[in-house]
Order: sequence, then C-alpha cells, then structure tokens
Amino acid sequence: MKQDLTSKQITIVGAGLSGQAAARFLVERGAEVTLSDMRAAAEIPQLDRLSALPIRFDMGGHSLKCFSQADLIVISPGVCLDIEPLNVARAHAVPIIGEIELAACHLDAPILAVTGTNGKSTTVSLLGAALQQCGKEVFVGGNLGTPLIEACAQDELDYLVVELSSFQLETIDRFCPHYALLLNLSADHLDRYPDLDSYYAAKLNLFRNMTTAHTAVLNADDEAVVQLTADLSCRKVYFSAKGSLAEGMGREGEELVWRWQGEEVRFALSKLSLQGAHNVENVMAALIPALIEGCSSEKVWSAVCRFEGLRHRMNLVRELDGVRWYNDSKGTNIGSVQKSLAGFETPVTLIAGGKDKGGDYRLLAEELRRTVTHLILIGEAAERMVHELDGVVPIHRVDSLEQAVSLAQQVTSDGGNVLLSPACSSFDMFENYARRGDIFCELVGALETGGGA
Ligand code: UMA
Ligand code: ADP
Repeated sequence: MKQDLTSKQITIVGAGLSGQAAARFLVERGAEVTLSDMRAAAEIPQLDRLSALPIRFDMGGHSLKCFSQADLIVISPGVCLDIEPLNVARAHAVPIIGEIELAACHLDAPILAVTGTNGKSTTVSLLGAALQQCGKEVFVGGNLGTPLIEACAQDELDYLVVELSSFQLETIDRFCPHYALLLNLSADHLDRYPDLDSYYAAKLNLFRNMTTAHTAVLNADDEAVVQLTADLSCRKVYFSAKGSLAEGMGREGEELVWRWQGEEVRFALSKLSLQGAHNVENVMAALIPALIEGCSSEKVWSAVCRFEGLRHRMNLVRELDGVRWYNDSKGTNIGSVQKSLAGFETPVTLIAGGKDKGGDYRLLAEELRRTVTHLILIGEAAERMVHELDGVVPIHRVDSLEQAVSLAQQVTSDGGNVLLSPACSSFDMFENYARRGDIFCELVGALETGGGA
C-alpha cells in the first residue's frame, strides 16, 4: 500500500548506496528527511551529490532525538537492528523498516526475488537478461548494486528482478514477491548473526507473506533448503542439477530438462558460456520464472547462453609463464570457495583471508588437500585460518595483497593456477570486494615474465 509521505519526519540510517537512494526518493515525495550515519560526512563516498537537496545531516554518530522523534525510520542493510538508537526508536513506538520494504510499497510491477548464500548476483543477472531478451522492461538490482528504491523512478516496468541479502530480508514487513528463488544455504555472515539458525531465519523471511498465488523456486539438492521450506503455503517448483524431475527443471546428462504441465523442453548445456557446476544451478533457477511466465524457450536460452558471467567471479585475469591467474574476489564465504576450487584439475595457489565472518575454515580442508599446493593468507582472518588449517597445506602469511601476488608468482610453477578467492569479506583492507578484485587485477597485470617458480 502506497503511504502518503508528505511532511513525514523520516530518519534514514546509513548514508551509503541504499540510504542515499532512499533519501532522494523521500525528498521527492515531500518527506522531511534526516540522514544519519556513524561516519563523518568527509568519509562517505558521493555524499556531496545530495548537497542541493533539503536534507538534515546527522553525521559522525547517531543523535538519539532523530530516532525518538521520527514518524518512520528507514535503515540500510549494513545497519544491525540491535544498535542503541533503534532501541530508542522502538521504545517510542517509531516503526522501523528497510529500504526494500519502503520501495516495495511504492512499486507496482511483480517482484522476482532471489536469495541464497551463493549465486544470487549471477542468477538475477541471468534472469534479467532472459526477460529482456523476450522484450520485457525489467529492473535488475537490489543487493547486486542498484538499490530497489531507484526502480520507483522508472516507468512501465514489466518485472522487478531483485537480489536480496539476509540483511535486507530482516526488515521486510508486507513485502511479497511473485516468485522467490532460494538457491542454497550454507554458513555466512556469522559476524552479524549469533548462529546459523538466525541467518537461515532471516533468509526464510522472504516467504513470510507468500500465498498460493505465488511461487517458490527451490534447490531440490540442498538439504537445508528442502527441509526449511517444507511447510510453505505457496506453489513450489524445484530444480535439481543431480538428476531428472517429473515436474520442474532437472538434468539428464548434458541436457537440462524442463517438465511443466505436460510439456517438455530440453536445453543443451554445451551451448552455455558460463563455466562451473555451480553456474548450472544458477542457470536452472533463472530459467524457471521466465518459462512459467510464458517467455519463448528459444529466446530465454539464447540470452542465458550468451551470458559470460559477472566481474570478480572466477574471471581469468591473464596467463603468464604458463600460470593462469583468476579473480574470484566475490568468493566471500567458505561455500563459494569450495565451489570455486572444485572447478580446478591442476594445482592452485590460493590467496585467501580478509574480514572474518565467523565460518568454520576447516570445511575447506578437503578441497585444499585435493587442489591447493600453497595457501597465502592476508587480512584479519589470517590468524584463525592458520590455526584451523594448520598441517593441511603449506601456509604463508603476508601483510598485503601486493605481497600475496608477488609470493604467488614465486611459488607457482608452469601449468598451475593462482586464485584470489578470499572466503572473507573485504572491509578490513578495501572499500568492497570489487575494489579488492580491481587491485588484484592491476597487480597481476603489472607482473613481469620470469618472476616465477
Ligand atoms: N552505518 C551506520 N550505522 C550503523 C552501521 C552502518 O551509520 O550502525 C553506515 C556506515 O557508516 C556506512 C553506511 O551505513 O556509511 C553503509 O550502509 P550499508 O552497509 O548498508 O551499505 P550500502 O552502501 O547502503 O550498500 C547496501 C549493501 N551493503 C550491505 O549489505 C553491507 C550493498 O550490498 C548493496 O549493493 C546496496 O545496499 C544496494 O542495495 C553489498 C554487500 O556487501 C554488495 N552485501 C552483502 C553481501 O553480498 O554479502 C550482504
Ligand atoms: P552472491 O551474489 O550470492 O554472492 P555471486 O553470483 O556473486 O553470488 O557468486 C559469488 C561466488 O559464489 C562465485 O564466485 C562462486 O565462487 C560462488 N557461487 C556462485 N554460484 C554458486 C552456487 N549456485 N552455489 C555455490 N557457490 C556459488
């Protein structure tokens, strides 16, 4: 339901991408906006773009009166719900929502939401491309990078394809997607959640308002996904990369097979540009809503096959002296690094580490033993990683990404690979994962031949 926001006192918490976009939207709707951030204004990228707007800035900390006296509080995904200013707001009965909830109340097009621990960005991009190929007007964003609230400025959208993180799903209330894709569940963000169950519960919030008129797209091969969605009241459609399905999207040898309401369509996997078993799962999930919506299977498949993948996900940076260098800076948790390593048949020097998210690094041991000859560690998590992986493979600790790249060149022989796939977030040393990946690519690009093993 669209709220009248005119003259409402609204405090936005966090002045990053999400908060700045919410501020622009709310000012346009006539709200009296306060933008509050614990960082000083000078530390916040692109804040000057808001300087011409009638916004009150509460920077360098959160003033409690901006929370106790507001009509509504809109929080950014990186803001934890248990910070003191939000407790004050709750004590004054001020409603607290996230940018996603605010946006959804003011958008009419059907929402196709994608969540899961890994593969979200790839899947929303595939789904967006597939729908666009069929002539649909589509917004593609959310956690991927463009805040959902920015879709409110676009007219005549057919679909909103939205990547949602567990952080964003904590603060939805009436948000209800037409399709909700849950790709997989494994440990992540344990620096924000007290335990795995709380992280999974945030993800499952996605389904809270869905009824029989809505569709959940679920990974039949993921035990946690299947168990935790057993009681959903909406329609469930499954995909399985491990075998065929009587109804849904299965795999038979080198073909995907879509069986739906008596029809059968086959897709040859050899035509895909994307590499890796995990990407087959992402493709399967992305195809389902497009096919159910009646898009042409030829058009959808041609868009999916052309898609070459997003930056910072297993990109080949260069080959030098017979060594292949890969940037997987978006490999920010243990499950994703397991999948990335599983794709290698030749020896790997792995560069990992960063801001610790509290996962169990011992889960990497099996893949490390199989493929990794040297493990080079950077960042805050290095100490715990050394402790948990002691004796599994030779470990080297260094102080910077530059040192890691230089050492990787020295220890990696002709025929081997160097992979940056950190299993951690980047915020201890870099602005974000993309900056970390860009710097890695620059360092690798500057290497000279003959510096290796
Ligand atoms: N802040 C406060 N008070 C707090 C906590 C944070 O003022 O208590 C401030 C920080 O000082 C900072 C601002 O909040 O200035 C940052 O807000 P944010 O962390 O929510 O970041 P945004 O720039 O708004 O970007 C967010 C998402 N960030 C996170 O979830 C951490 C982006 O996802 C998303 O692309 C963007 O909204 C648009 O929707 C990034 C991410 O790392 C890619 N996501 C995590 C992931 O994928 O693992 C969940
Ligand atoms: P997300 O947006 O969920 O972080 P991405 O599509 O950006 O996911 O992929 C990030 C990393 O996760 C990739 O580099 C790859 O290592 C891994 N990954 C991608 N898809 C999957 C999947 N379906 N299952 C497990 N790991 C995956």
